[in-house]
Amino acid sequence: MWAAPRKRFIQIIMTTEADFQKFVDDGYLIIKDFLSEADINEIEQKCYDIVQEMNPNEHTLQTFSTSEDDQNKKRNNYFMESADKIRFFFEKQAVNEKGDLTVDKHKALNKIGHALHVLDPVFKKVTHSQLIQRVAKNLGFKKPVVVQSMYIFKSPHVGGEVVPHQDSTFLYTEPMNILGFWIPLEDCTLENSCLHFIPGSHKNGVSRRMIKAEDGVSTTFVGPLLEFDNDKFIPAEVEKGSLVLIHGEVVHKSEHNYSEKSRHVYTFHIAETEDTKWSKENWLQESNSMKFPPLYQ
Ligand SMILES: O=C(O)CCC(=O)C(=O)O
Repeated sequence: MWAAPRKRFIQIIMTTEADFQKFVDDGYLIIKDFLSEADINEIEQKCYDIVQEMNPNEHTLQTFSTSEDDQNKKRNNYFMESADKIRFFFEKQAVNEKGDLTVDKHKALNKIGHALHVLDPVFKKVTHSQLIQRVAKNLGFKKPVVVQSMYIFKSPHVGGEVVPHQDSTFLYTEPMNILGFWIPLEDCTLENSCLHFIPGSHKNGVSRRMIKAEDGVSTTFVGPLLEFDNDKFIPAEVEKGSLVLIHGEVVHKSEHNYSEKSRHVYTFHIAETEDTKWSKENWLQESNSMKFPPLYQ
């Protein structure tokens, strides 16, 4: 899959052969100046408009009830049914026990997911842009589909930690052929909790999988939860408009955002379909009404 760099790839996205080799070696790659200021503004404005129209009571209050079981069931359903929808996931710290927001709704969200790339024209356009298509082609993807998209907020003070993980834990294919596109819309630094990677950690397979539980409406983990040496993580500080390519098996994380600054990101994942099987055990499944869209024909 991760073929040798081609000249075209290097010319088009203006990186060097050494950079490309870095992706193969490290499992991630930062490409500067990928999106224009106009594109960034358009995405941010679109997200603002989506949140502006959203009534938090319809998305948080319904996940709260007096019974813990009932509450968990509603939360699970809300998540499990989000593959073909635009749904709103709030930060734990931004919602009190009654289900009321403790901060402005624009600063209370953890993320929006998981079908922005299908249902919203702006996100669709960015996801299927020629530049993105060329990156995937030049990395050797033959028939990739876009399986999910997310707008991540990492809001000031409430933006929660993302524990060390591999994306293929959640999006599993056989053989493993997952690639994440992670596009910061604001500068990401140590202060507002940039990503951290363990370079080279994509070479040892996937230790743990999240699969649909027997009840069909919740998820469970199988496989050991590995401990990672904190000293091995390298911070990836990036400027807004960069593209961070994330190999499906590279271990990465981000810390809680205790700063005054948000850290907005648009991210999506592609999966190969040629000679590759999407696991029926993944929480994320295409439905009859919404098939995973091809990145290109
Ligand atoms: O944006 C972040 O902080 C983490 C995102 C991430 O790890 C993921 O989407 O897999």
